[in-house]
Amino acid sequence: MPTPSMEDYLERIYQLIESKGYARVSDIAETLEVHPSSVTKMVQKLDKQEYLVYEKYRGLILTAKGKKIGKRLVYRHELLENFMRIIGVEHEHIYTDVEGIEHHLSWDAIDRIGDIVQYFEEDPKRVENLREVQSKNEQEKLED
Ligand SMILES: [Mn+2]
Repeated sequence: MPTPSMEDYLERIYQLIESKGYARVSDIAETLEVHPSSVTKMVQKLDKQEYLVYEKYRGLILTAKGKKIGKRLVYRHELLENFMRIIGVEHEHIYTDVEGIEHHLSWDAIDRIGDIVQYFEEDPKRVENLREVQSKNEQEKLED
């Protein structure tokens, strides 16, 4: 299993390749806000563990294994953002909250959260009901 930091890289590399068709060390460094030398080190590690193939002057490509996990990691991030939105977390907290928890949940928990997201998406009334509970709680807080 990749470490949390490896997961961040694989997630970002998969996204870059999806959107631009390639992932350069400089792009990875910029979007992850790390030094390019850290990217090179990590990319070499990911190469050694067969998530990708890295050639200094040619760039990198994900292996089948790297693609598969990259896709799952991007899915996990997006699912958790959806989940946060549905349960009413304020927009400005969502990204950092997801970054904070995504590496620490089991895939079992991710699948169960997927069920919840589906439950709410299948019937907008359910989201409305949740909002009613939330505004009641908000009201009680104000009265305390
Ligand atoms: Mn993420």
